[in-house]
Amino acid sequence: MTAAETERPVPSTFRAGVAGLLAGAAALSIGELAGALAAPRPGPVVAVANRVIDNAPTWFVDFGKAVFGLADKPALVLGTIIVSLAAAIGLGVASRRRLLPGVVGIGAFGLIGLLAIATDAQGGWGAAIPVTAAAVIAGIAALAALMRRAVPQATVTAPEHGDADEAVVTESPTDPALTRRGFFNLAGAVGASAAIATAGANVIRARSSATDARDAVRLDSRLAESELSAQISAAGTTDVASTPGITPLIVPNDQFYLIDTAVLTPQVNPANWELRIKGMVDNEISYSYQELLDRATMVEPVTLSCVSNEVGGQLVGNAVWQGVPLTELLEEAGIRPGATQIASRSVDGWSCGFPTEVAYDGRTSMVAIAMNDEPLPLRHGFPARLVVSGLYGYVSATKWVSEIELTTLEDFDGYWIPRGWSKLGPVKTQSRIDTPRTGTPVTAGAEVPIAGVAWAPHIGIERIEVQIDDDEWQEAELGESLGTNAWRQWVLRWTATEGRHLIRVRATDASGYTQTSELAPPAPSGATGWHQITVTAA
Ligand SMILES: Nc1nc2c(c(=O)[nH]1)N[C@H]1C(S)=C(S)[C@@H](COP(=O)(O)O)O[C@H]1N2
Ligand SMILES: [Mo]
Repeated sequence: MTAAETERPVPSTFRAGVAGLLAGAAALSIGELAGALAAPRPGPVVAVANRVIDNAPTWFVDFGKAVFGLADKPALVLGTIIVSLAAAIGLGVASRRRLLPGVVGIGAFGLIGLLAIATDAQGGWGAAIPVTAAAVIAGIAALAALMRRAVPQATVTAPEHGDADEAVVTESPTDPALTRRGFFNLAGAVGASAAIATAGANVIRARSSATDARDAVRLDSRLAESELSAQISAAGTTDVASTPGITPLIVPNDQFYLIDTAVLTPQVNPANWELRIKGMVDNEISYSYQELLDRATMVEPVTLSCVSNEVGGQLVGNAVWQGVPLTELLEEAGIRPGATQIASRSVDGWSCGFPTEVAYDGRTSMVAIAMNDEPLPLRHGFPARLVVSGLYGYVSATKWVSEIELTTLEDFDGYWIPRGWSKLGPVKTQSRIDTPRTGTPVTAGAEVPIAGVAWAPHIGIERIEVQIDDDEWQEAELGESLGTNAWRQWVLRWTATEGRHLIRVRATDASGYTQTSELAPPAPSGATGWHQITVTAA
């Protein structure tokens, strides 16, 4: 063994950690850049975040929603990055003497990324192999280069005994200040490259986004100049609708609630997209976006609700949807006898299903291409989604829909069913107080409008009653009806008396059913109970 080997200097823990961190950053950023270039496909980070969402226990997903709310997806991506970089620091430290642990570790991370992309609905092996290969090579190359510079290279080691030929002489400077600069220069360069690669990936993703395609859509509006449009305008100017603080009858697109499992909003270019109807049908058919646009004759206000909505919650909205009646497309495909379930899938692999008979019981169901007289917003499912009145979104409302499959109820379960939600998801009749809000002071003796919305989509709202403390239930005034699928605004004008009051609301739907007071949580089939607030009048 030569003296040079025995005395080979080992980088400080700090430098090794920095080297590991930057090698990790290089791998992640190159992976994202390669992913963006490849079609675009999810990069390793996004694919891993997708797999975490799909496989995480319910408590984890609920925790994420509770802590981060609508930012739960960005938080998950950030978490994935932080965990990966923390592991990379560890790998750097472990590689102080030999590169092998770092190489093996980066390879292992590459394998996770490979599997995550390969199994992603928008990924596949064809993208997974080159994308993760690029990431792994970048990571290992960065680690090797940084580790080499992390030690003073310019050691001139004189052999202890004898032969001057054994002396190791390099041309690099021996001055520690210079090697120090060498390491940190390289570290800076690797860090800057990682930042540029990440920015590049984001630019490519933004450019290849579906925004331009959506902007170019010329919608043949069935709402404009329709009787419905006149009805909506008239309904918007009534006393009930003008109550300060009441939710608008039609919720604008940018205020409409959002729920989905997508880490990145799927970017679908309608030119490369079609809707396929398959399974237990006489003829499998595909429809282009243009065909759906041309046939989108149905226009209907429908209240969409999430099964996760708590009593009094905000995960519900009413919009005017325009689309092709679902049954029209099903008829063309020809449903085979025994096809008891209509399943659907989106481009990102999410799925759901509901009984075939639901589509045929006379309710509104459509493949929607427009929301409030605009092409579907990207986050709400552009280019097309399903809307079925009276079913919670998790069993019916597939955004970015790419296929409808006729199957049986036994043969297929949608995304949320194995995760503990009930197989059938009829929307439960509900009502909500929008104003006043709990805790807001009101003036004793003044007239206080108590107002809100109530919904029983595809059945219709018949009556709203409000109870103040233990008084008799009083019937509220209803806003204009836009049909049985749309929610109804309501108001009760109350002359506030001094003191603290408990105010509750309950709805009765057109089937004669009055909301139960019994409290049930959202899982597994939707919350029940009366929404109540407390106000103090002084
Ligand atoms: N592709 C896809 N479609 C989806 C979902 C999803 O996660 N992925 N979530 C569903 C759920 S649970 C609901 S409540 C509605 C919400 O639709 P919105 O975000 O347009 O309000 O979309 C449904 N469609
Ligand atoms: Mo939902």
